[in-house]
Amino acid sequence: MPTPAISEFADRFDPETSPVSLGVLGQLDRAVGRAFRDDLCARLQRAAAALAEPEVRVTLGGRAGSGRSSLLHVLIGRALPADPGHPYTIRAGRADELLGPGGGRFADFDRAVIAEHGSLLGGSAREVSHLAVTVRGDGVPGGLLLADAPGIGADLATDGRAAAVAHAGDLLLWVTDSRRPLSRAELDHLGGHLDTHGPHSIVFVVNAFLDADTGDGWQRFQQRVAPFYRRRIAEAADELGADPPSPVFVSARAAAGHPGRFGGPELRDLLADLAAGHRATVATRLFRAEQALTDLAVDLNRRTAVAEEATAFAAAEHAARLLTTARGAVSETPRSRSAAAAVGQVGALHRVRDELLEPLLAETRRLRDNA
Ligand SMILES: Nc1nc2c(ncn2[C@@H]2O[C@H](COP(=O)(O)OP(=O)(O)OP(=O)(O)O)[C@@H](O)[C@H]2O)c(=O)[nH]1
Ligand SMILES: [Mg+2]
Repeated sequence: MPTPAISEFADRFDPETSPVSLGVLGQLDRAVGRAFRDDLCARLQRAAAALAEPEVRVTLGGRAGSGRSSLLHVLIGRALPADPGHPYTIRAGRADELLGPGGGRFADFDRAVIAEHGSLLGGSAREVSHLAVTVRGDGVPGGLLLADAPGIGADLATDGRAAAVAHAGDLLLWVTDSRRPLSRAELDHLGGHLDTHGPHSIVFVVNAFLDADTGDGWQRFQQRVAPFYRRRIAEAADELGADPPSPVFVSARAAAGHPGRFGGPELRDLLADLAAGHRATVATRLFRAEQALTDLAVDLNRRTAVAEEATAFAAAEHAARLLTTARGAVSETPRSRSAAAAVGQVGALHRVRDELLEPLLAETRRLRDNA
């Protein structure tokens, strides 16, 4: 849940429920048309729904083999069966279950069930975009949807699928392992996400490959390797124009055996915070809402420019007609119907901009600056 204040703000996006905007919508309906009005409302309602969506979607991304599955193991206390090419989406639930698109539930998502998921879920494997599972226990905080994106770096098609999984979510939790620092390919991938989700949308987790999975090995890592990674991540964030929270360090293999140590609790705390109004979540939601409003404003301006052109054309035509009226006659010819319609459209579109979009945009920016 982003925060109650954000949900309340999202309510203001729906012009159909605000008495102030009903007048604007009525005028728009009469002057420009029902279809335009309905499209505007639908787009604002979609932006509001995305802003207030109670479930926070966090994508687990990283280079192939960086340790995403191992970190999931740390969180939920057991390994999920290897996925047959479809990313997992994982939520907390009462039991370990695989959810079918038609609402079917399959207990104990074991390998056989997963392998057959295409037919079991009522379609061919290609029709299933992801494997939705619930896991029992408190490893995944309520209100969080974790999506395990394919690892990048193998081929372009897989990188594209990874980007698409992250695009559908709020935050990208980037798992980088301590054997190889952030590569150029990783930075490019992250840059793509930042473009659409904003500077707060990436959170770094370093999977620490220890020289020994012991308390001493962890200590040595903290002293000798972690400072390098902190610097490297800060430099990368700077270069990308990102503003991530402090990176969390976990040793996936060590923590799988000892969930209360080796960074396991810090990882769980991070996820719980992200699910419950963390600055990264709120700022990212607001960034996306601002983008939706800006797109809408661009379309509105385009439409307004067309209507203004029609008004100018009608005015020129009107002036020409006045000139050709009988010399000495002072009576004006009445403006044409199309000229009046064009003027009406411009007025209605300006009201949408001034009374609906601009105040929403200004408030979205203000909230984002203060997030
Ligand atoms: N030594 C050590 N090995 C690890 C650690 N974490 C993961 N590994 C190993 O690294 C390999 C890749 O780990 P995964 O968790 O499968 O990584 P992944 O990112 O899910 O990989 P793909 O899904 O194949 O892209 C496995 O052989 C793990 O056992 C760690 O903390 N220490
Ligand atoms: Mg994996």
